[in-house]
Formats: sequence, C-alpha cells, structure tokens
Amino acid sequence: MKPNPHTVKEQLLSALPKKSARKRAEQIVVNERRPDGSVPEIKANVRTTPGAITQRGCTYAGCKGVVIGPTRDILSITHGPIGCGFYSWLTRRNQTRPEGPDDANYIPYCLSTDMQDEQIVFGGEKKLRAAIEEAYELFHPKAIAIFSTCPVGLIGDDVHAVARDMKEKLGINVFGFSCEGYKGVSQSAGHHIANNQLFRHVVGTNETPRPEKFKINLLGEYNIGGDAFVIEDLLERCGITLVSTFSGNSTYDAFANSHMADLNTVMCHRSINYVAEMMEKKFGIPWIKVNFVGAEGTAKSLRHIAQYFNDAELTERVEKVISDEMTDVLKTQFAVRSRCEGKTAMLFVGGSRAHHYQMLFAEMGMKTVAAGYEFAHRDDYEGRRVLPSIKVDADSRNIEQLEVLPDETRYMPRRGPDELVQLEAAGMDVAAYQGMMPEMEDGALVIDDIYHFETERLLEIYKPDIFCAGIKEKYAVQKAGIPCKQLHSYDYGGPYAGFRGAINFYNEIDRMVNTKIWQYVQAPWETEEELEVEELAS
Ligand code: CFM
Repeated sequence: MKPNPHTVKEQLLSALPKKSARKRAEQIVVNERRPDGSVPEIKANVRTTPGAITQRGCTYAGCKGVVIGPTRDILSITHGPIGCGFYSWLTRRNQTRPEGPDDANYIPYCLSTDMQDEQIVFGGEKKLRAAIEEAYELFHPKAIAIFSTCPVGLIGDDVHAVARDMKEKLGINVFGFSCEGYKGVSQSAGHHIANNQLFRHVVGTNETPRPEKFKINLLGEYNIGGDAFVIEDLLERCGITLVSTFSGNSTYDAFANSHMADLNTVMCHRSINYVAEMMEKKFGIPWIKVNFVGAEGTAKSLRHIAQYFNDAELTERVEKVISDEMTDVLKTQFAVRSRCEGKTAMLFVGGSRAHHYQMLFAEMGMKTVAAGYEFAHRDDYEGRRVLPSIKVDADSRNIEQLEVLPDETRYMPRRGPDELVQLEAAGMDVAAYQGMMPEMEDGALVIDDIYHFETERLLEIYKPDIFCAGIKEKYAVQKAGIPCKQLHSYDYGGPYAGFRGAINFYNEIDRMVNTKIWQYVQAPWETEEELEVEELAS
C-alpha cells in the first residue's frame, strides 16, 4: 500500500522533542501544486539542529571545493590547518582537460599553509605570505586564490591585505576568500562568497574581443564525471561558442573574458545565480535557466539558446543535432522502460541535482516519491517568485551582498525589454527559475536538510527502488537492502549530462534497480543466534 505522506511526516517528527519537532515540521512538506501555480512554503537555508546528523558540508567546501576548485590554472592555497586542505583534495570529481601538455593544471596539487599552534597564537599572515611566494616560485601561475578556514577568522588574519600586497609584489592576480567553514549554515554561503570574489577580481579583466556570432557562458556546470565535456561537444556541433564555464573544465582567462558573451545560461541555480545577476546588472547580459540533465531538458535548453539568437541556420543545426541524438536516446528509453516503469526513487542531494535528476528518472518511467536539498534556499524549492518574501536572517546577512551598478563604458543590454518579454512568451525562463516543487507530483515528500534518522525511516516506510545521495549515506542505504546511486560523484561513473549522458544513466539505473542482489542483504544479527558473552570474548 502507498504510504500516506502526512502520516509519514508525523512519524518522522514523533522522534523529536516537542519544540524541535515544531521547528522541524516547517522543513518537511507534502507537495501540493495549487491552481494558482504556487506550492506550500518550506523552510530552508537555516541552521541544522545540533545533534542531528546532516548531509551538509561547510562554507569553505562550497567556496574552495565547489565553485573555484574546478578551475585548473588558478593556484589554490588553503590557509589553515592541514586537514582542511587534505580532505578537500581531489575529493570532488570535477574533471579538467588542459589544451596542451604545457598548459597549467594545478588541480592535482594540494597547497596549504599547514597552520600550527604558533600561527594560532601569533597570527598566520607571515606564513601565508611565505606560502604564496613559495608557490609562485614553483609554479608561476596567472592567479593565486587564498581560502580561509575556520581558525583564520577566529584569530583575525587579514587574507585580503596579504592578497593585495602579494598581487603588487608578484605582478599576478592574487585574491582571498573569507570562506571560513563556520561562516554560513552550509556550503551555500561559500558559493556566494566565491561568486562575489570571482566577480570582483576576475570577471571583465580581459578585454579581448570575441568575433563569434553565438556566444554564451555556461554557469553552474562543474564537469563532474565529464558532464561538461559532453555539453561542450554538443554546443560545438550546434555552432554555439562557449566563452566560459563556471567552472567545469575552466580557465582563469575564460572567466576574465566572460563578459564578452551575449547570454548566460544557468544550470545549477543555487551555486552561481549571483554571478548571473551581477553580470546582468554590470554588463547587460541576460540569463536563462537551462538544464542539460535529461534528454528532454537538453533538447529544450538547446532550443532556447537557438531561440534567443533567433537565427535560422543556428536553429536548423540545433534541430539536426537533437534529432541525430534522439534516435539512440529513444531506443534505450524504450528498452529500460519495460523493466523500470513504475519503480520509485528518492533523491537527497545538494542544491540542484535533487531536482534535475528527477527528469531522468521520469524519462525512464520512474517516480520520485521524496526529494530534498542539503542546503538550497526557498527559491530552489518554490521558484524565484518567492524571493521577495524570503526573510533575511542573521546568518544570511553575514554574507556580503555586492552592490553592482551598470559599468560606465561596458554596460550594453544584449536584448531590449520587449525582446525579453517575447522570449518569456515563447516559454523561456528569463532571469527566472521555477524551482523543484512545481515539477513534483502532489503528495511527494519534500524534506530540507534531511537528517540521517529520517533517511533510515523513509527507507523502511517506502522501500524505494533506489535512493540517491552521497558517500556518507551510501553504505547505510545499501545495508537497508536498497541500491544507492551517488549523485554527487556518480559512483565513479558518468557522464550523465546531455543525450549521451542520459543513455549512460538509463542503463546504469536499469542495472541497479533490477539486480536482485540487495534483497539478499541481511545484517548478521538478523540471522544469527545472539552470541554469548564468553563466545564474544574468545
Ligand atoms: Fe550545484 Fe553541484 Fe548541486 Fe552544488 Fe555540491 Fe555537486 Fe551537489 Mo555535491 S554545485 S548545488 S555544492 S549541482 S558538489 S556539482 S553534487 S552537493 S546537487
């Protein structure tokens, strides 16, 4: 029998003390799409209750690991104790492909100031300066980025002053991030801090003109498992020029030159919407929401880009690429549907994949019965239309909000207001994102910042055919007899973006949900007699 989501919600809350349950109730919502297009309000981007096991990461992770990390030729130095550098070293599968053998790629390196007691007591700026000089001597990079870890903020090291001095001394771009792990309630704060500094120190610093006709940036695509390679190839075949990607397979120069594009396309709204908005304000580049996860989403996104440029030849090429690719996509879809139709999935991932991957499951005939983000905001759940009603709390106020004005000489609106209205009328989300909940079924459970306890209860109650999360959850899920697909790292698989990626995903999920292996999983205590104390001791 299908579980009643309202009862499930009560069950989840019943384990908490009354006051905590009351607060938690606002983060667990039964989805409902109302006739006026609205959905219920969900509480998000708030502190995790102490004691709850959360999936979340820290602000440093969002800044260094997520947004800047995938750029291969910015040399990243973690200012802090060695653990922060070590545990953020090559743990995210953002791939990169330097153009030639002599092109810089610092991603394999882990640079840290290795802060010790002495720096905690007497300050770490001296050691940071020395580290920057040493790194410069070794690599001669175009740019150096300094990332602050928790103790840096606690002892008050001024990484920005050090960056300014070193920039002058070395003659390269050096900039710092106040992305101390505790700065926000999650890694989301780190995204914002990274966006601000990229915009302030890098975007628009390279004026090389771009002669191409159809120039776009791709924002919020991080090349996990090679996704960006697939998208790059698709765009190229369509004749669309990718000026820069923020930040999968990216370079410093591409960021610096990105204001030459005529359109910003945004994949992961959560992590990079700030750059899109700031570029709109300063340079007049409009942004649209795209999604290259799922064959349908990919086709729609390509068509929207073509519509934006309104060029018959481009449209024809885009249609040709789509129809070439769709033959194989449909063949695989048809094959897997016979085995996957009606199966259920749950997705609990960061800030956009819990939404995007529902499309891929839908293409296989599978249903998403519960989903949620680790750290996204209400606009990612309910759509940007709720932005004016989001209360700014002390934690959000803590993160700098850049005041951006039109550039005196370089502001050039790429499209007039009328043209933008026309594009919207043609079904395009111009400077808009509809959010996850309007695309989920009524009765689906939406849970923000899911607690591990709740994950285990959901598995028991719903017994979904697949649960999507990350490495921290993976083995607990499998021990419950349910396959777990990691949607952060792709379990060493991928790519899953674009048409080719969709085919990969269909095949992989088909294999996972139809294998019998998980139903044989039994914990030893479920089968064996309880061992006597003496036996255990021997
Ligand atoms: Fe955006 Fe991401 Fe995600 Fe994200 Fe992430 Fe990621 Fe993610 Mo892991 S930028 S919000 S901070 S799509 S690392 S590539 S998979 S939690 S859903």
